Amino acid sequence: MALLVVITGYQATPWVSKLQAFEPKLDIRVWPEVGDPDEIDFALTWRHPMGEFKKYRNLKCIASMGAGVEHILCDPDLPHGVPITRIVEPSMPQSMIEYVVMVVLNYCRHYDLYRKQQIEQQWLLKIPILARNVGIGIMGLGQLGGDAAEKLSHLGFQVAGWNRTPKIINGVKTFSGDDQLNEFLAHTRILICLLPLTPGTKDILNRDLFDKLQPGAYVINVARGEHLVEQDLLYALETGQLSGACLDVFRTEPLPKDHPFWRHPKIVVTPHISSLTIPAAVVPQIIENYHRALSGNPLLNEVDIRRGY
Ligand code: OXD
Repeated sequence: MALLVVITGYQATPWVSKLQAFEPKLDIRVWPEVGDPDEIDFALTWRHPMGEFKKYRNLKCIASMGAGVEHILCDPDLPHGVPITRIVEPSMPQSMIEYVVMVVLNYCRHYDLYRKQQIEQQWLLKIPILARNVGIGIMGLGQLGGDAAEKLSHLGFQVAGWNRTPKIINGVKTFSGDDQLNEFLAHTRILICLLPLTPGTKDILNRDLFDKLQPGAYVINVARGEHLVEQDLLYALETGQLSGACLDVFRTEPLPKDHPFWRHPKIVVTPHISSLTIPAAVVPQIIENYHRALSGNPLLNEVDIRRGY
């Protein structure tokens, strides 16, 4: 009986050490050093190689290391009938909100400019953008988007939110569906994408959408890299329709070394940390699910595969 950690592009060590500390006798294998595939009962994963899980005949659960599971569900060769679980951890939405508020305030207070000026020892003032003068638009009003909208509205920003279905949030002007998207965009100077990734939202951050934002708008993507059409972002930054972007998620992660976003003066890149899973906080729920999977008991946070979450 063994638990397999399958992770590509990130380090497995923090996970393995926390799993071992929590359950010292656990047989942990780290992909690609799998050993006998028939001994693997449980896989803990983030961005596995497609087709990998069908090699494990005795697999009883595939557990995502994060809240999202689309990195698992996009595999066309998933073994049939193996349940999938996700992480539910209360500190993760809070972490996302802190990230979003940090980026919005950095933008309004010209933080990047002052860092640059400090390096050049320049004492030059730029008038801050006051919260009451800024229209923030949040796309996706699920738990994360809804909480972020409320917090930003408490800080005094003019917050609007757009969602597929109508939502009511205190202090936030809400819009829904395709019919109201243009009106929402026209209000928006800082656009925050917190949408789920679905066939309807893939590539939604594109040239056409950027053109409908206020001129010089700023874009924050903390949802998924596939929401953004990368060439369209570069174009909108070049024309000045967008003044900048802060990106925490990318189509390919880690972001390839030669990717133009790394060195772009108007793009801030962070390595998918807006709502990072802290291994120590979530290992207990993973080990609990490991035992439940072995004994055939109902799993915690099992995903409805048809709905995708
Ligand atoms: C997650 C994420 O899904 O960090 O947990 O994106």
